[in-house]
Amino acid sequence: TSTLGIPTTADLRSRAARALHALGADLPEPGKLPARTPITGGTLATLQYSDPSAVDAAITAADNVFREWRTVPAPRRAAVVRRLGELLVEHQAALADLVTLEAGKIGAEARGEVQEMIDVCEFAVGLSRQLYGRTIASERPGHRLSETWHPLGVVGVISAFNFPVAVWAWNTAIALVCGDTVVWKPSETTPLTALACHTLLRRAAVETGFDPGIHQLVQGGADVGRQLVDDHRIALLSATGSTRMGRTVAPRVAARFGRCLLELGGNNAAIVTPSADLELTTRAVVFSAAGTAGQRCTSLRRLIVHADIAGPLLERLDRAYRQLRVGDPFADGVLVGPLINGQAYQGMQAAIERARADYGELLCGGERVDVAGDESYYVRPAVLRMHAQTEVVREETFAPLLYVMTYRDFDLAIEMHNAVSQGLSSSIFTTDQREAERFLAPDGSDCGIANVNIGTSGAEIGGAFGGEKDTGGGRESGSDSWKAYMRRATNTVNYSSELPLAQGIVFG
Ligand code: UN1
Repeated sequence: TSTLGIPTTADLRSRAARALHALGADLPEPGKLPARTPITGGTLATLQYSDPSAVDAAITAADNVFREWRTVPAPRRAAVVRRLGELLVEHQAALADLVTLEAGKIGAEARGEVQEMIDVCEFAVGLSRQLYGRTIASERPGHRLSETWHPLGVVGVISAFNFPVAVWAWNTAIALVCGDTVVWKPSETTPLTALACHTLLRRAAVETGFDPGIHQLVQGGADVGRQLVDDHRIALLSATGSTRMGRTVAPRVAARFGRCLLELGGNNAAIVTPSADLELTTRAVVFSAAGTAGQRCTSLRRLIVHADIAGPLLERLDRAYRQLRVGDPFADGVLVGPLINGQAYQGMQAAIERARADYGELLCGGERVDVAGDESYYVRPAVLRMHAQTEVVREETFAPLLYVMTYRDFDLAIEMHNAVSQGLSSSIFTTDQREAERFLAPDGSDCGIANVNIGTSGAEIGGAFGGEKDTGGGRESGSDSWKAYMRRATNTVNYSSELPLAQGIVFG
């Protein structure tokens, strides 16, 4: 530990080694993929970068194992996921440590992310007995019409740095009970965390008597992802990341008639109306906007406040923001850890400059905090008062940056709310039932997630997660999201000795 109480890269390196060891994954063979920590900016280890032949071999293996795996009854497939859930309970602290080390999340949020994995494993186990098809009334006598859901094939999962484990688990737990095999390309920013998950899942498979080849891990950058995108054996490509990434992925997968499940950018807003409980609103806004250093796809980025309460709300926010401790994400009491890298920091600074050029007023935050030297990037979460929803406000800046605008007319507030290209998460803070219901109505929020009196981030796994417009339209995790991971067959069975044709056609 350095004199300031901040761990050194050497401390963090041994913490990573300890966590990996506890998770049953040894330090990887050195290679050209560095595992960095945003806590100090130092390198924890290096790993092998998957070359094209390794990626091809992973897809081939997943495709081969699929042929067997799809015939295992779903409730039996669930054994692997149940075991994975148990292992996650047992190793929650070690895996959370890796999440903090590689993504910079504070301890409480890192443990919460592993909890999200445990929750989705439980959900998937229950789901394994509920992959229901319908029975449909046939128009013909002596006929039965029904539908069956079958495993789809190999699912390619491309995940982002900010939820390095939960988003993988949403996809993988569901895909596995659905009878699919998985090839995972994690963010190149979180390779050790990925290695740990991969190790746990393969252990779960072996311990339950199944082929560990149901899960394949490939590591590297965009070129590795592109290989999954373009390989016809990847039946479903589930990709989480920027809208820019989605724009290149979607047409390529479509060109080979593959399926895509996209979870792209958000530009999430909350409307605060005059009847809102300001104490509750303040707490929700601070968690959604400053929590995770603003690096959730569900982070709150725009606040649309009624002009009459803007003053008191901003006062409360200012007070709360000044109390936020920024620093080492392992330290007690710290609520805001580092940004992932210098690019994120520069992106935030550029957005603040543009907003000021648009006559925005910086109310608090935005400045860099020297926590652990030049190679790490810590900032104070910022609030900017805007007079209009200018271009920079309509863009997603992946940092703790909250734009505040005011409204007088509720319809115009909803219009402003929806006037961005993204459509992931949204909230209204009100105690007026008419306003709340209107926000959830067809002409209300246009997002995939619309909340009342809770923030935009921190969704439970039981619901379907995803959004509209530039967010990509995919739904993952709970509810009936599983249907994206299976193919539907419509079955008509004739148990009569006649052959009546549909639509009453008489032939011959
Ligand atoms: C993400 O940021 O990619 O709703 C996912 C939330 C979390 C998941 C966020 N349950 O904030």
